[in-house]
Amino acid sequence: MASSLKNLSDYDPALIPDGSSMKIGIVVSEWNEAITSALLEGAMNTLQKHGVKRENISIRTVPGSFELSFGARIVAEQSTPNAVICLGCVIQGETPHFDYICQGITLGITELNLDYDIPFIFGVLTTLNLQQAEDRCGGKHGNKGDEAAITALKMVGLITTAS
Ligand code: DLZ
Repeated sequence: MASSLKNLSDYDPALIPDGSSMKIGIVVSEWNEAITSALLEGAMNTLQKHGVKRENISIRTVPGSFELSFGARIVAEQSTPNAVICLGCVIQGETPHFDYICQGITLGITELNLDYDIPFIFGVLTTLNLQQAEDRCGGKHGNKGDEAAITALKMVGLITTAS
């Protein structure tokens, strides 16, 4: 669904699980750093707004979005978090490289979700140009870092409330 139709940045805070007992890992790509640092800031602010303690958030960086899956696995194994948020930004260029990177990240994060007992959140922008990325890291389409944080809280809540 297009993000202009469903914008998770507008959410009801009362419906978000309390994060005060949660440990969250974040892995963030250095490629397109101006965008990914804004995603990281959004995710951090939102996690802390919902009770996650700063000392319970571990952040690791990787060179590019293709490395997010490996980085997320390392965070999962070394920091024992309740969820791992993957943040990156892939902007389409003139070659099919974009498609290969996006496919690799998607498959990698999907496999992590199936292989581990914690959720791995896909907070990766895949855009046609820089403007679309800027619109989604604090611009007119909200901040997908905030949305990734909300998704992490909801997924951890799903585990702890599942019967
Ligand atoms: C090589 C590359 C290119 C062309 N574009 C991006 C991009 O838009 N966003 C991103 O996060 N990473 C990009 N990379 C780097 C790859 O993700 C990866 O780091 C390298 O291919 C090395 O494995």
